[in-house]
Amino acid sequence: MKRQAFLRLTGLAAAAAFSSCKPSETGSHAAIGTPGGKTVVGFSQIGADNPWRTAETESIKSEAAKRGIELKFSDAQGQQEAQISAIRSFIAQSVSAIILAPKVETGWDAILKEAKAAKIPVILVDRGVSVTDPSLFVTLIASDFVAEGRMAGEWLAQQTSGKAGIVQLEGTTGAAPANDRKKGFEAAIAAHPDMKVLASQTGDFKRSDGKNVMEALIKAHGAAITAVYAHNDDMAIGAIQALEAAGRQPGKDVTVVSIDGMGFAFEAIKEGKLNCTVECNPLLGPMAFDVIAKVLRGEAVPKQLVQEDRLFDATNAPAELPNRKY
Ligand code: GYE
Repeated sequence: MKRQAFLRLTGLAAAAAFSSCKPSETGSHAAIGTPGGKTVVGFSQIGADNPWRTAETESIKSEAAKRGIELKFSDAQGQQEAQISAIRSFIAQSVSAIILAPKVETGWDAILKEAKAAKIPVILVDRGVSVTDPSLFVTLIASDFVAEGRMAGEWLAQQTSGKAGIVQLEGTTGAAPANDRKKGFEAAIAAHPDMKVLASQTGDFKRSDGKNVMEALIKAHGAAITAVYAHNDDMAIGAIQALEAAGRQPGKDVTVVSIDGMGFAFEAIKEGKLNCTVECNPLLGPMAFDVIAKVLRGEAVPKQLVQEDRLFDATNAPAELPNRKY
C-alpha cells in the first residue's frame, strides 16, 4: 500500500535530485567516477538460488558488456546484510549508478540515504522496497506482483468452478513478490466461498524448500488438497515431485498454478503436470541500462516501469514454448 503511494510521484524529482551527480570533472555524467571515461555501475544481486534469478543476472551482465559499461557485481548469497555491504562498497568506489535487486521490502532506508548523500542514483530491479522517502531510489523496474497473483487466482477459480482446497507456497518472507502475489491471489479467490486456503507456508522461492513443505502439508491435509498455488515455478516443480511421490497426480487430481513462466514450466505444462504459469520477465538488463543512461544525462524517468505479464496454460503454452527466452 505504502509503495503504491510512492508510485504516484513522477520521476522528475528523482532525476533532479541526481542530475547534479559529481558535476563537471569531465563534463559528462556518463563518465563520472571512472578512470579513462568508462561508466562503472554496481549491481547488488540477492543470490543465485533459482534459474529466474540467474537469468536476470545474465541479462544485466550481458547488457553492461554490450554497452561497454564496467559492472561491479556482488552476489549476496541470500543475505540482506551482504547487499547493504555491497552498496556501501559501491559508494566507496564512486560508481556512477547502483542497480539493486532487494531481497526484502524493509530495512533499506539508512543505506539508500548514504547513496543519496553521495549523489549516486539507485535503480531497483525486480523487487520493490518500502522506504519513508521515495526519493531514495530513482525508479523500480518490475512486474505488478498483485496483478500476477490475481491472474493466477482468477484462473484457478474459473478452472475449478470456484471449489478448491488450496496449498499456497509463498516466496521469501518479507519479499515484495511474496507479499503481493499472496495479496492478489487471496483477493481474487475471496469472492468464492468454496475456495479455501488450507495452508500457506514459505518455500523461499526454492525448489527444494517447495518440495519439503509440500511433503509436510500432504501429510497434514491429505486428500483435502485439490490445488497448489506456488509463488514461483521452482516451488511448483518441487510440489509436483512431492505430490507424485505421495501417489497424487499433479495437473490432474491436483491443479497446480505458479508464476514466472520459465521454460521448464512450459515443459511441465506440456507434460500435463503443471496447469498454468503467469510470466514474470527476468530479462531486465536493457531497461535498467536505458534508465541509467537517461538518469546520467539528467533526464526524467517514471517512478515505476511495469513489465506486462501474460498467463499460459495448456491452451497457449505449447505454441509459445519455442519462443521462450528464459
Ligand atoms: O519470481 C522468483 C525469484 O523477485 C520477481 O524472485 C522475483 C522473484 C521470482 O526468486 O523466482
